[in-house]
Amino acid sequence: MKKQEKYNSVPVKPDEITPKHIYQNRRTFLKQMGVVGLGALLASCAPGVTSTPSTSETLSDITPSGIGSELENQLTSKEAIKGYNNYYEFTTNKERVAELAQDFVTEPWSVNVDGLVENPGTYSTEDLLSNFEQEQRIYRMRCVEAWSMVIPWVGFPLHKLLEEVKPTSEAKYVMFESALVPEQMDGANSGMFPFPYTEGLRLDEAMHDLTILATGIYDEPLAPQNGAPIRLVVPWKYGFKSIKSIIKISLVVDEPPTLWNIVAPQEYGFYANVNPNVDHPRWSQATERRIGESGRIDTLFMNGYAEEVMPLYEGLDLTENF
Ligand SMILES: Nc1nc2c(c(=O)[nH]1)N[C@H]1C(S)=C(S)[C@@H](COP(=O)(O)O)O[C@H]1N2
Ligand SMILES: [Mo]
Repeated sequence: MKKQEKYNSVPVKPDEITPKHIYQNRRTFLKQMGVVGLGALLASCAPGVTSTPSTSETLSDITPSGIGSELENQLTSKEAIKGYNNYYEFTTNKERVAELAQDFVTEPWSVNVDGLVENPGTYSTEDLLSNFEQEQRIYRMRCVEAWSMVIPWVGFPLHKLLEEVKPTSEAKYVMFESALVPEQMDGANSGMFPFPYTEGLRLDEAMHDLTILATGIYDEPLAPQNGAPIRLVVPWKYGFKSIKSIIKISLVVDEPPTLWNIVAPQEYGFYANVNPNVDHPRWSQATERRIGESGRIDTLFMNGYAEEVMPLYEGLDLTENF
């Protein structure tokens, strides 16, 4: 408890959220990562628009679709995002993941995409960065343990990769698998969990534009503790669905086995949509602790993304399919 309070007591100062060097470095980083700022493109193409002074550079310059930009003033500090993690292959101690994962080798890296697809393939990190335009998405991240953050991810929609590999008509689900390197992962040998960590989505959930593969946070490539070099982010689902350090993506017919559902099926369903009305058997899901803030805030249905994602669940009993 004492340790958890650490981030409660760290006030997020405005200059911690978006210090100037981040704006400046972000440009360079995003350029390196192949991010195209639509704002910048438009500004340079639009007639009558003169140069934008660099001092007025804002996130909107590099958030082409503006997805999540309304959360810009709620961003969790980089320190907290990189210092308070769940990554059980390393340790169950959130504040030790960063240290234990620091030497995790993420280069070279490749992701195999296989199963029911017309064009199976192996993608290196470089392929993923250069083939798919990187953009910034600011999303709420709600852990099933009832804490949350607001994270400025860099990445690209998963559907762009899926469109390239072309799922066949039999494909109904997407299965993801994390790297498992026991020599480099202290927690992987405990025998407490059936690693490798696997996760899954229905194909239509995977195709939803909010579902991204992330390659960076703030102005940096992902740190090992955040799932370097590539991880899934599904913002309307509990954090455990957002599987880290992915090495394999398979298109399959049947609902794939997922780690937390294997471990405790009564507590963690396949869907894991954020739902303040369906409590965890051992605690309430009605409120959450936003890391870096004091007190608790109400948990939003579908983590605030109901308008976008509810069409996926028409006719589905969300209490039964939790
Ligand atoms: N491979 C793997 N992926 C994982 C986990 C894990 O233990 N192993 N933890 C999950 C949980 S419970 C959460 S809340 C998020 C945390 O992501 P973050 O540490 O980047 O905030 O990662 C998810 N992805
Ligand atoms: Mo979590």
